[in-house]
Amino acid sequence: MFYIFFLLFIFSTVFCENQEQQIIHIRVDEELPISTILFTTTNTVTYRLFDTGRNQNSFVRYDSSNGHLLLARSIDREDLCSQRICSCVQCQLTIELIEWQSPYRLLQLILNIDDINDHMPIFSSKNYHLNLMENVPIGYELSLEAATDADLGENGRINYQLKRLDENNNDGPFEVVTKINGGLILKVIKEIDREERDHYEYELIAFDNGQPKKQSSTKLYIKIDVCILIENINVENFVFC
Ligand SMILES: [Ca+2]
Ligand SMILES: [Ca+2]
Ligand SMILES: [Ca+2]
Repeated sequence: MFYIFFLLFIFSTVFCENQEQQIIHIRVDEELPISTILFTTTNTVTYRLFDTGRNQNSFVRYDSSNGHLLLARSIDREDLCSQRICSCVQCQLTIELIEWQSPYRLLQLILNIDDINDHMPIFSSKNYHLNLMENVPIGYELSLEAATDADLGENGRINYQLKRLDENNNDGPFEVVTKINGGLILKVIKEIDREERDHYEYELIAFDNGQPKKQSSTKLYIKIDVCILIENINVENFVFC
């Protein structure tokens, strides 16, 4: 506990100080245990939590006997973000204390909530059934539904891996590609011969870039359809699948 407090104290940065108000920024990981010491006020001044109506004092409690500001409620960055209590990009909570002596200066503590990797990538379905014609060219792309991850930055950046389930090797006719815009596609990289195999089964694994990484997977069932080309009927050619 002391170690956590010591680190928090080291990262604290005094931004400005004037006669009426002092502002201190503190970096705090989300999901810290209740009663974690976030800050300790100087023992030469008595403070009290001060509700100005613009702060989030309900997340903390202040012990005036030792000057400890402690966590009173769990801070879940993703929950605060979805409730619009703080910005999803830069989550901050404002805590305000007042010196309990004249001239009643305000001490404003701004908690900068750092993301931790507490969410895994999620697919909306446990399996997907796809149909593909056997005569599609190499390079043909089929859109897939991308996974989502509620975390921020690298903790929410997703990479994908295909693992074949119907063979012991991964030497199949598909690869998965992530587009620059975040879209996900299944790309044909070899000729598909329905006579050789009429369906493929893959596990599509999504993993984030957090430390440690989190992952989940879904299954892809790809059925290969055959098309018959009938030429020279009433001048035009017809394709039946
Ligand atoms: Ca969280
Ligand atoms: Ca998180
Ligand atoms: Ca994550």
